[in-house]
Amino acid sequence: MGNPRQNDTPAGEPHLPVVEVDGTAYRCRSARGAPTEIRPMKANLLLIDDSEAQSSQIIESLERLGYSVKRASSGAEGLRLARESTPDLVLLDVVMPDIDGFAVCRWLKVNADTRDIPVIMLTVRTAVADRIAGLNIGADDYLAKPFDDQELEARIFAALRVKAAHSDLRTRNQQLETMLHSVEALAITDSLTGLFNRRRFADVLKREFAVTRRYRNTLSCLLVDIDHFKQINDRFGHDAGDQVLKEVARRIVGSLREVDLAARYGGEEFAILLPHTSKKDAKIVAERLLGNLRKQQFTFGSELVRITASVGCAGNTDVASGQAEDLVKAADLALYEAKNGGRNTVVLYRSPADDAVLATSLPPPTIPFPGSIPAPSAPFIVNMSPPSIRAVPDSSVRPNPADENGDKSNR
Ligand code: GH3
Ligand code: MG
Ligand code: MG
Repeated sequence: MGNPRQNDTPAGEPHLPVVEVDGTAYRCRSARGAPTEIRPMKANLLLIDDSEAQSSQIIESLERLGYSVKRASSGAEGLRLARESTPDLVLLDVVMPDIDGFAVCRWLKVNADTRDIPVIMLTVRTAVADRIAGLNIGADDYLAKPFDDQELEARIFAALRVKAAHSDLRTRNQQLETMLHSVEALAITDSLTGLFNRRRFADVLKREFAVTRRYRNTLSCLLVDIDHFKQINDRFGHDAGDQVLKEVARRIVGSLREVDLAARYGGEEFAILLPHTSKKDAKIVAERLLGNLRKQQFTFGSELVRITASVGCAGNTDVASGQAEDLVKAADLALYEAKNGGRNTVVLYRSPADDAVLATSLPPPTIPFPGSIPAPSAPFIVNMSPPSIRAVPDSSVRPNPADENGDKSNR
């Protein structure tokens, strides 16, 4: 029920308080009954009754009480009018020559357009079985003829009040559902970038990894970490850092396919899942992404800044344990190598499986390694191709001495 409010009243009538119920105005009738009593005003009723004489009498009473009434003289006409005019309430005679009141009520209650309209059955039969039958097929109330005006009005009002309460409940349920959806969305979204968050990434990783095990398709993971990001914050402020994060997120999304999933994994680190993508193809995606990031210029104060990122890449064939998390761990190890190798590059994790393939496909070396040089032991292939555009202009971003030493202890 809404809040009581003063409202327009028909000319010549006393000024009465009005409450809003489901968009229909209900008026407190101080002329009859207690001053606080609320009565419906101008509800649209449909009377379905084949008897001319009885109908005119009922219509006269209802119009006197302020209702607007349409009448149908048969069950079939009643069903048509109920669908066309969606009245606030139906008064339904039980005994009619074509379709009886029970059948009409049943039709009204199974039809999605009319099922919420309250139905009051009007019957001369007062047998308990008839009343029960009416209520069982969905009638909201019944009224045994003959009835007096006050009882009719009281029952109509009660049925309308229940309808208003139902519709209020439905509205609240819809609002709750909408709220629930936004809470769910919030729980899986990173508020700064709008990407999925780490929690959502973990869920999708688990599912996608299970899919690859089941159907033996490929899946790759990229971990993208912005290079020297701390310096952006230190030199231009946290807001500038945030702006960079948002733009990087935008460019990541722009570099991916719809079926790929990008998430903000940590502060300035992003995780990407590429279903049905081999590690070799994932490298192409990663390099395209780095190219897109290098193109972006940021203006902070009077300075033009470019950023770069490093990417670690792993594929499901790198994971022998069967654990989805190990895919990210492998990508993280590759990222670590990318940072150590000078940043602004993509490194693929190299697994024992890769080594086995290499061993069978490479011709045996004709010149043996000199004994003084140990055979390479690092499990990574480093992309040595020089980047087309270099990182932040040297003058604007000085390298962190800790990073120069390859120190990634903060990761
Ligand atoms: P590296 O090239 O080795 O990755 O160096 P880096 O400076 O990017 O990495 P480091 O881990 O040293 O610093 C990351 C910085 O990211 C530190 C932290 O304050 C900042 N950061 C984390 N989350 C946010 C954020 O939401 N907004 C902003 N502006 N900065 C953030
Ligand atoms: Mg970083
Ligand atoms: Mg980092």
